[in-house]
Amino acid sequence: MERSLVLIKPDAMQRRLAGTIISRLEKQGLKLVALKMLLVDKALAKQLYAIHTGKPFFNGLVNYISSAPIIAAVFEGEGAVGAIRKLMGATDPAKAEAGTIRGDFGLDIEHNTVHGADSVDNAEEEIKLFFSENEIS
Ligand code: IDP
Ligand code: MG
Repeated sequence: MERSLVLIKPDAMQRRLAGTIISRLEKQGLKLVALKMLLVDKALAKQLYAIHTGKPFFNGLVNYISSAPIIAAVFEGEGAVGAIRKLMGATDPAKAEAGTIRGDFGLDIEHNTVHGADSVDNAEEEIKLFFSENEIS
C-alpha cells in the first residue's frame, strides 16, 4: 500500500481550508494514517525543498512555508502519490483544472494551498522529515 506526504500550507490554514482539504482526500478513499500541526523551521523547509535550492523563488518559498503553522499528513491508498497529485492539480493555480484543490483554492504559484510528494521515493523521504514510524498508523 502506497503512502504520500501532504502539507496544508499557510495560505490554506489562514483561510480555514484544512478540513475541506482533508475531506476531499478522504472522499477519494485515501486513508489518513498520520497527522500533525507544526511550525516548520527554516532548516526543515530547506530540506523539504532542497531540490529547488538556488532557484529564484527558493528563499521566498522557504520563508513562506515557515511563516505560519501548517498541517502535515500521511495518506495511504492504492497509487496514493499519483492520486493525490491529481487531486491537487497543477503547481500554478491559474493552470490547475477546476475541481482540483489548487484550481479551486490556490492563490498564486507560490501560495498554492497544498503540497504533495511527487514520487514514491520522495514520499518516503518526505514522510521521514515530518514523522517517526511510531507516529504513523
Ligand atoms: P509542486 O508543489 O507542484 O511539486 P514544485 O515545482 O516542486 O511544485 O515547487 C514547489 C513549490 O514551490 C510549489 O508548490 C510552490 O509553492 C513554489 N513554487 C514553484 N514554482 C514557483 C515560482 O515560479 N514562483 C514562486 N513559487 C514557486
Ligand atoms: Mg514538487
